[in-house]
Amino acid sequence: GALVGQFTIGGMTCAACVNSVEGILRNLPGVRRAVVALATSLGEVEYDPAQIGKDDIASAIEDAGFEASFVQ
Ligand code: 9UX
Repeated sequence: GALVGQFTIGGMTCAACVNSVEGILRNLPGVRRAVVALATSLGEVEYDPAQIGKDDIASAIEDAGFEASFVQ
């Protein structure tokens, strides 16, 4: 079944950053749902662990120029 990962995202300074990160996450194969909050720098991703892992998700965020570290 799907898992939910929560992570902090560094480097987001405007609403367009949030849209950018959400778009990146939602385009990843295996990601079913992604929500990012600017005020708290928190993101939540529902994903299929058979298709993608936390490290892959964090790497995709970092490739876009932000910092990502999973909370759980
Ligand atoms: Mo806003 Mo974010 O002008 O990468 S889009 S700072």
